[in-house]
Amino acid sequence: MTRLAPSDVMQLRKDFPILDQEVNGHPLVYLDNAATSQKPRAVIDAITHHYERDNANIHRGVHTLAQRSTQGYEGARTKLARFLGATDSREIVFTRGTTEAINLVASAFGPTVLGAGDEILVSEMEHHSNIVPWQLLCERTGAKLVMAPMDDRGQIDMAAFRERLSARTKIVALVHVSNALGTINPIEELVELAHTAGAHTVIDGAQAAAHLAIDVAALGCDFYATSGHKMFGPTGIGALWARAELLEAMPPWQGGGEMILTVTFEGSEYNEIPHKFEAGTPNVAGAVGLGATVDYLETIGMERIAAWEHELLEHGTEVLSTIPEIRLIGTAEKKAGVLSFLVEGVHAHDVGTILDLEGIAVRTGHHCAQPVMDHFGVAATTRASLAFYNTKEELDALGAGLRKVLEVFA
Ligand code: 7TS
Repeated sequence: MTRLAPSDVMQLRKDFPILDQEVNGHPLVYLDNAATSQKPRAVIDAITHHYERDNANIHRGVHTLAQRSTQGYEGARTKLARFLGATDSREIVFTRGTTEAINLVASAFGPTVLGAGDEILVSEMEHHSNIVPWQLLCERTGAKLVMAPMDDRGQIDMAAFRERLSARTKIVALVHVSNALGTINPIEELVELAHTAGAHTVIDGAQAAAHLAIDVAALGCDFYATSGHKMFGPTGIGALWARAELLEAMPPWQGGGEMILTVTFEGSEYNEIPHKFEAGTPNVAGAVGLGATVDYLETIGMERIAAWEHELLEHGTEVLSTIPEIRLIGTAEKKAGVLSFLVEGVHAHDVGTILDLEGIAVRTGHHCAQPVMDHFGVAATTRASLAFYNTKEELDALGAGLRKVLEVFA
């Protein structure tokens, strides 16, 4: 498989202005990509260009700027559809991000397929945004949230998953790549099991789309949620992909401008998909930036990105394994670039603070996945999360930083 070579990575890093700076007197080592990733010049320029040349409200104007703005927004939809393996761009609904996409499904689609006594199945490794919207839906409908446990490596227990699926299960909601553990779940297999049981499937792709080639057709799922800001795009924009027939059948979620065809005081006729789900003026500049992100990633190639990140992950895992006081949390067979760990005798927040003094940005805490922390009996971990612009030297710097942490606390 082709992968990015270290020299390619050094070249690509130049596309990211933010990476070229010192923090606390050290070159910045940015290892917090699971929280948000950095933006290439092409994305920043696309947003600037939009505001400097094209800005207007979309869809309802005949003037030239309105048309350019609409083209930018709708062009981004087409690009994202292609990027996710969707054949029909009407299947992309722009949202604020993954959280809003999942809430949209829970609020608009949920009540159409389940009621009291029905079940929603999620895994133990979900981010809170793939738990809480379902809990709210359970409160509304009388349905029950069921959890499929994971093993101590951080992999879904397939036997337990099969066992907890039943005729009562109407929705199965699963994370593609865990933000707290890095586990890559076998989505195709899980989706097939869920569909055989008669459930609909919702996949949280927040941590997947920047690191793996996504093909919703191959995954076979019904809904796929993602965030632009984790894939080198702007904050405040993301998307829900859903099968066209499901979107057609779903009632709207929010009401307002754009989502209607006609309004009278007797009632309103809703717009076609996807506009039915995009009430109000959307984040046009964000969508334009996201479109530029897709162009950028396609130029590099997701397979090459995934292969390089795998090599980085192996190197990082080796670096951490040379420090006896470190315990890695999340050792699944199939993993993306997330290194979550404990440092014996040192609180995660202290680890993060000392690393910051070395210019190294990592995240500490529960990573909005408290059930994962509960599983491992810890309150918090330190997490280094990778992107394709990271280097092996940066992981060596992390190792050196952690040795400093241990010296301080010796
Ligand atoms: N799902 C997963 C798996 C995530 O990692 C996150 C954000 C979300 C959903 C929510 O995405 P949003 O864009 O709607 O906020 N994860 C993290 C993280 O790991 N650190 O900060 C945010």
